[in-house]
Amino acid sequence: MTDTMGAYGIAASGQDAPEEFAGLLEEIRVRGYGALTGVIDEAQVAELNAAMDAIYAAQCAEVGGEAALAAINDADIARCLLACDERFLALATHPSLIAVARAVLGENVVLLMQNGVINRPDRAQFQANWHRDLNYQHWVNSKPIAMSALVCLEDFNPTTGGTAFLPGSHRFEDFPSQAYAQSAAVTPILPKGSIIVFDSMVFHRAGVNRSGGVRRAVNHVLGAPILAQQVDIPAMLGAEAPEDPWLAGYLGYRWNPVQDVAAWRRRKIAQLAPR
Ligand SMILES: O=C(O)CCC(=O)C(=O)O
Repeated sequence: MTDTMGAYGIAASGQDAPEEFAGLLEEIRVRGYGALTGVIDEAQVAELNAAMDAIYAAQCAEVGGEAALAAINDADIARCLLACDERFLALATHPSLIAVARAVLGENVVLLMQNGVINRPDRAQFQANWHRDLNYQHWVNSKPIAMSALVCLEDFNPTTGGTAFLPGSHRFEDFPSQAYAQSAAVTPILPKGSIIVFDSMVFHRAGVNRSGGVRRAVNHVLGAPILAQQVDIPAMLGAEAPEDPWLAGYLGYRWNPVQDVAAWRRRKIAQLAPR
């Protein structure tokens, strides 16, 4: 038997990112966030706003009312919208979002969560507390393992409760002092229909909404498939895996845990390309 020096579980490194994203990728790498503008048009923004409210009302009813969500700091969050309305599946698979995700994370990407965030002028939003999207992680990584894509369904600025970021904080293990955070925070000013793309480890928070209107957004957290989905998206979608193998992986059909070893092996066998 020869001692061949094979390898597995190693993705090609140093892939060339599309030239159009070079500036955005550098912003994400260095300060932790950047934005794509003009991704969603006005009509779609209006539809998504209305659809989110309907899903949120249904999700409140599922648990006996909004007070139950408030008790777990989950009020004004509509979860896994894509399982309720195909327009949110289209958003989670938007070609621009996917192209940036592949450039940031490489070929193997899984959608960890999709949340609607409703930021009302008359209420505190729990997401207005500083956090990382990989919660409770106090270490830094040399390359991103998760990326967030926050779709702005309203103009984002300090008045409307746009998201604030601590630039470069994905490169520091711990949260800085509140005083530093307050002075260093930056709120990008962006028109509705933009997507803020950020390293999920950068500290950020929803702003306080001082406008007269409700400010909504849809956050997506996408990660390397060593990370777990917040909810079992394939189970929620309740359908066969999509034929496109990349999409099946992205939605969780390829990597989510299965019941036992035999099921894990059968799934891999089924994924072999037909000869
Ligand atoms: O809605 C926002 O401005 C921020 C949302 C957020 O921080 C999150 O979903 O993790």
